[in-house]
Amino acid sequence: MPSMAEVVTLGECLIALVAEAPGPLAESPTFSRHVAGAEANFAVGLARLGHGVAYIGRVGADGFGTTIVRRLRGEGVEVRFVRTDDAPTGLMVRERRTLGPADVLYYRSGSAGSRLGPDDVDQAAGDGVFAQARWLHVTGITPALAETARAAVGRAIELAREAGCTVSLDLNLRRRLWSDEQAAPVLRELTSRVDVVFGGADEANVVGGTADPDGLLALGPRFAVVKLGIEGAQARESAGEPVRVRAVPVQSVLDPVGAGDAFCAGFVAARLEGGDLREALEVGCACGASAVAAVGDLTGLPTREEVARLRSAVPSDDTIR
Ligand code: KDG
Repeated sequence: MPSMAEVVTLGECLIALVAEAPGPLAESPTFSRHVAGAEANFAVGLARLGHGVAYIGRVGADGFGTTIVRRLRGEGVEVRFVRTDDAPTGLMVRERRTLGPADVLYYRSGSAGSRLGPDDVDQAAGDGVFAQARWLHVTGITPALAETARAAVGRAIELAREAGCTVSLDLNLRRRLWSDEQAAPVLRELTSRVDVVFGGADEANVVGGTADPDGLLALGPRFAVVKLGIEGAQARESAGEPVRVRAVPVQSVLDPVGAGDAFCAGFVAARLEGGDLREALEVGCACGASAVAAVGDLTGLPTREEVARLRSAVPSDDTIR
């Protein structure tokens, strides 16, 4: 049966063990189990917004792998291209902090997800995944995992472009996986091969040399989007004027992790529905705000109705024109 997904993504899906109470890891006795991974968060985000999305990846032949597949399937993500591997499912352990950034530990070296390779992409392509799709989304995490995973990203971009898909990249620089010096040339090269690049101000600076979208745009994509957290987002289309929107106000940030992936999902959904750049930024910001208002990387991802409610609660003159 051919895949009917409009959107394709690939990467490593992890199990996150998130401390139940705020405080340092050394004093965190209990953890709750969540499904995580930037591309999986993105995939669930799009599915909740009503879009068909296929996920390519590998999980371990263990209970955690089963949890991941059940969760993604339950959210409506196409999991036919998730292979089971004999390496273990990768883990991430995260403390929660009310003050300062929370520390993250990875137990993912040699994991099933990091063994994703170009053959996984070719197999999905052979089943028509790109021929049916309109959009491919990748992140800068996957190329940091292993040479084979990096090659998988390259192959996916090549096949998606051949099939006429729009391709987006979220820089997602993970300093626990590689240094800025290692990451920058790889992320620059990927940026030059995509249509839309997303990053935080710090990531834009590392990759493009400026904290605004202009440095990224100079690398060749059509759109560069800089996510600014509580300050909203700014973006620019090549040869267009910069566009900036405010964030949706959030009373209390319960868990900021996953907000960037939620933003990307909202942006891509809006573009697939014909929205212009401003609309896409606004939907992205509404999704990011929903994500931070719940604990877990994908727990707070909103439905279309929730996005509409949130956007109607923000006065329209609150948008920077
Ligand atoms: O963007 C959130 C992700 O960083 C998180 O879900 C886990 O993919 C992850 C990673 O590699 O840190």
